[in-house]
Amino acid sequence: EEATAATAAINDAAMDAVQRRLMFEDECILVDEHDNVIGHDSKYNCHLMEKIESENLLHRAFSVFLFNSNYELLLQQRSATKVTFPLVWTNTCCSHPLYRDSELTEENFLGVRNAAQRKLLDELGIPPEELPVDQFIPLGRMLYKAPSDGKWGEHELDYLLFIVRDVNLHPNPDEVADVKYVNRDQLKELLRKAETGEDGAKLSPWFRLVVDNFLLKWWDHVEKGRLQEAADMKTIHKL
Ligand code: DMA
Ligand code: MN
Repeated sequence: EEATAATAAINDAAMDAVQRRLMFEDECILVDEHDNVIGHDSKYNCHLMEKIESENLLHRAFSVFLFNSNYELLLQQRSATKVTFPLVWTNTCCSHPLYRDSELTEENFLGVRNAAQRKLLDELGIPPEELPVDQFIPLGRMLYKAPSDGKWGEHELDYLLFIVRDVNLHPNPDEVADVKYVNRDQLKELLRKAETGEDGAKLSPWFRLVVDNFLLKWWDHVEKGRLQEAADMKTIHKL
């Protein structure tokens, strides 16, 4: 027991300083399987696989899918310093609404929309005025669990937010290693490479779940300007 704690402390000391600060500053929202708020805990505790398993910790999250006016999807490669899932390719931006009034508001999904606007500035340097919160269209919610390495992982109730908008990008190297817009064919090519491990391409598990379950159908709605028709915010998809 003591040896485990000591080893954990040594590993934490090697954690990137920016990411360590966020692990303790960010207070995530704990929910039950029906998305009722039941408490809060540090980002650190919420992503420790051992805690997730022993206390069945589930927290609220969001995933943004941003398309430009050519209907290309913006992807990011996570920085090498991310504690969970470093260097994997994933959707535009992901994070957590925090346990604070402005991000707990459930009316019109304003809490997750505010959190999305905050993190798109933090990770990609997109000015908030380019991303009015009412432009984020919540399309669905999914519940999933995914280990990262042995110690860290995710167990989230994830709000899937779509937005079509041309924006200016200034990626933050603490968060993002690379960005690119992809059309459907380019995404298929990336999926193929992830499958074969070509170019070391790796995808995040939650992006994979959205690709496999929703993305192509929803991409049609993006192109037709009919996103709202794809929304189902009643169901919580357990994946
Ligand atoms: C967490 O994303 C949310 C999802 C949907 C995986 P993250 O690890 O990028 O969060 P943060 O940017 O706050 O570290
Ligand atoms: Mn999380």
